[in-house]
Amino acid sequence: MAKTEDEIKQGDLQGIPREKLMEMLRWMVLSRRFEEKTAEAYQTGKIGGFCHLYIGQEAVAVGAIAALREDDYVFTAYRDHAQALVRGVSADAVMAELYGRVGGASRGAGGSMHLFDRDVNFMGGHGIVGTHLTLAAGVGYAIKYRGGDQVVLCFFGDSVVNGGPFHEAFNMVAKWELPVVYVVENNSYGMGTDIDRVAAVDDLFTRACAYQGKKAEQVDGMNVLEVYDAVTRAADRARETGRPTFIEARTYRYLGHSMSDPAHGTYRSREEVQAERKNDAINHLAELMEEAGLLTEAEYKALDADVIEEVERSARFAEESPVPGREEIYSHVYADEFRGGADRRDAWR
Ligand SMILES: Cc1ncc(C[n+]2csc(CCOP(=O)(O)OP(=O)(O)O)c2C)c(N)n1
Ligand SMILES: [Mg+2]
Repeated sequence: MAKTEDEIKQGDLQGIPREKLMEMLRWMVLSRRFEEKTAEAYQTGKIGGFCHLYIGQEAVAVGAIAALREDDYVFTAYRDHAQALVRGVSADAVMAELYGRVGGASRGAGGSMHLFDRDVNFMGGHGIVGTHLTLAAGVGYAIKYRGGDQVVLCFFGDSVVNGGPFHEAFNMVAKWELPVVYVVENNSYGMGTDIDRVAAVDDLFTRACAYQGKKAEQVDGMNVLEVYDAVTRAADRARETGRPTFIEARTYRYLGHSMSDPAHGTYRSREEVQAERKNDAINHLAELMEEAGLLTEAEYKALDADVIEEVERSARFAEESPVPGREEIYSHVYADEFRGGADRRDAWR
């Protein structure tokens, strides 16, 4: 017998209510469509500079951020468009930032890698590999110092585990018992380097055992429900005990490292990319929901159309937003020599 509308609305998957599932599905589709538009705008010269797309990895950002409270904090690396969108930075503000316009999240001064929005506790957007792990530890320390119960969620790429900041941050969050959830997005590559070529231990979650005992786990990063579940448990643990967790999400990027790289290059084969695309996280969630009677094809199409409209609007907003004036060069600059007043500024022009 067909389900009534009420039964559908109250339905769930693995204990996650339909409303939350729909939210996660929408965020994943928004991230994907937004970046498809980004690629188009980049190729037509509307966006310049470095630009790293996240297509393929959406389930990690969405599952993890969906598990947070509004007053928690999020840090990530330079592949940051999806994280910003899911955290609540508007598509308009993200797109305008990519266009380098005043309407952007960082008033056009940051670009693709430096999205930031204090209003939603989105702490960036960091271009230097690994360094934001220690900043996240610092925010964890601030939470503890103030006696709060927020959580810091910090994403980073697999190449980070072989660098110093990983060990420095992990040592301190474990020693000081700080409420940080670290999520490594293991997409198997750091630019064109296969993780197997540079990592002595490639089950990356085991690296944390040196600092945190068994509080580390590996999840299928192409399964948004698995990511959501793991981060929910880690965030609960952080709130209750103040302790950190390390999660390894196995994922895959479909496109090149950045807009200037081909999808596969010489470091991976076309066949590998095609095979990975078959595990697509968006299709996976949509199929699970359809099988459970929680989503119809028509509903999915309507959601997609709505998202496409939102993305198109954001591109129009970015296009119409002004280019920053020369005076912006001196705003939000804290170094003393820039505070010397008009004379000094004139000398720099
Ligand atoms: C300290 C530092 N060294 C080198 C670079 C150049 N670089 C940019 S991205 C990258 C690879 C990062 O790979 P990974 O951490 O796996 O993240 P992914 O690109 O796969 O998301 C490198 C080496 C940098 N940005 N910072
Ligand atoms: Mg990587």
